[in-house]
Amino acid sequence: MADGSSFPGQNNFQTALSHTEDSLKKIYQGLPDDWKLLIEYKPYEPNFYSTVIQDWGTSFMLANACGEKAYSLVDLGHHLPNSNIEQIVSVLMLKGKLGGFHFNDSKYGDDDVTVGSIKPYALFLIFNELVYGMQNNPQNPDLAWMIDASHNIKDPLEDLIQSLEAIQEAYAKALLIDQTELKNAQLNNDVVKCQEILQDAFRTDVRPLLESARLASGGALSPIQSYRKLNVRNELIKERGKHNVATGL
Ligand SMILES: [Mn+2]
Repeated sequence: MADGSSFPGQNNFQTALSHTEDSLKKIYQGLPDDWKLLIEYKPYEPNFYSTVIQDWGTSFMLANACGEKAYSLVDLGHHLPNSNIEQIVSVLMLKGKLGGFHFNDSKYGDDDVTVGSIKPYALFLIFNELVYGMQNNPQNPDLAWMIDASHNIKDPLEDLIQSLEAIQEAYAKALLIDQTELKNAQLNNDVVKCQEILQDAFRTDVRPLLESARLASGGALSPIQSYRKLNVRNELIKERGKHNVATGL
C-alpha cells in the first residue's frame, strides 16, 4: 500500500497509520475463508518523505492487528541499502507471519532487476533462513512465491527463466548446508567454521544437479538454450500476434 507523504508536516503519522489499520481490518473481514492477506512494505515511493507501511515491523504489526490469515510480504527490493533481509525473513518465520516473497534484485533501490543478478550471496543467505524456517517453524504457513521484476531491455520470458534458475540455485545451495554441523559450530563459538560451512555450500556448483533434476522431471537441460533453439518467442507471436505499444492492440 503506497499511502504516505512527500513533505514533513503533510501527514500526521499516527492518524495515517490508524486509517490504514482500520481499512485493512475492514478488508480482512471481507476475505473469503480460503484467502490470505499479504501486507507488503516499502520505505519510499511514490511518496518520498514517509510511507505508512514503511518496513517489516509495521507490516508485522498490521498483520497481527488483522488476524491469523494476515501475513507480511517481503519484496527483496523494498529495503534501504544494506538491510539484513535474511534476518527479517528469519524473524517473521519464527513468529509465523512470513506470507510470501516478491523476488527480484537491487543495486540502489527498488530496481526490480533479475533475481540473483546483483547479490547472489544475499539471495543464498535468504534461502538458508527459508530452509531453516521450513524445517523448524511449522507455525509458518506455506509461502506465496512470486517474481516481481521488470525489464524493458530483455525478453521477459528469458528473464523469468534466468530468475527461476537463480532461485533454484540459491535453494539447492542452501539445502547443502548441514544444519546440525552449523548449529554445533555456533555452540562451540567457532566463527570460522560457521563461515566455512556457509561458503562451502555457496561455492558448490549445483548447476549439474539442477540439470539432472530438470531432466528427471521431463524438462530441458538448459531452459534458455531450448527456449532460443525452439524459437519460442517468434512461434508465440505467430500464434497470438504482436502487441502494438502505440495502439495497445
Ligand atoms: Mn512487490
